[in-house]
Amino acid sequence: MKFSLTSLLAYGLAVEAHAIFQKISINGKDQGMLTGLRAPRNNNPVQDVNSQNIICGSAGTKSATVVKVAAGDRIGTYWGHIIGGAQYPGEDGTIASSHKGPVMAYLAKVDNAASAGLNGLKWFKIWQDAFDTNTRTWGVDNMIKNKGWVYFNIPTCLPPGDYLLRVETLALHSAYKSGEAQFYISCVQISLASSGSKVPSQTVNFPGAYSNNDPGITINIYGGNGKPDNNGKPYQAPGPAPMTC
Ligand SMILES: [Cu+2]
Repeated sequence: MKFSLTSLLAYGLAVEAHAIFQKISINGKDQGMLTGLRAPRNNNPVQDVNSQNIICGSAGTKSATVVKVAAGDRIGTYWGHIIGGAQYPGEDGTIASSHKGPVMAYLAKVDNAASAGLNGLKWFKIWQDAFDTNTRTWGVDNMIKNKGWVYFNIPTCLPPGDYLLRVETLALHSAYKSGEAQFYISCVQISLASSGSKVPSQTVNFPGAYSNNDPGITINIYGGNGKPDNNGKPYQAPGPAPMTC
């Protein structure tokens, strides 16, 4: 019963609460809505970690563009309730603040990012903003603070060529029940200019990388005071550790 109010709020605001990752910026330059993206058309979360949709979200928008990025570039990813951002005039336009959880970015090497299929890719994590135990701040809190934008850098040491960039927000407000964690995912088709040669050794498959038994997926994030602060304890995001150069 402890979670009844939270659950009611979470379900009651469900549609307004959800979000779609829908565009990127490169070193501050907005690339335009859906450019290079494979994004779901609706904001329903993926909840089955074993489904195809855990790769890049449910099948949705396509783009012929492969976005050019360079090693070390600062990527911004923009999240809004629906494609276009705000769902109603005057609302926050991002994701509900109830939707606490980490934001994570992965890459997979492909031959041609515009045409690459999603099966059998070897993904490695390049970045995550999970949970800061000192400030009790989640990645989602930082996304909201930045008005829907989440920033990270492309590693400086990767080989050049095409990649798919998979960016994921994991909302944990109902994750105390198995199968109720909410995954929001889109992918971006990129071509990387780099003089690097480090091939990451720790890769995972989607589906397969995640399990409902992962401590970061089925988890009660509400502390004794009812606040979604993981009781101040460290949070272990699912998947491998981010690579280092
Ligand atoms: Cu939601």
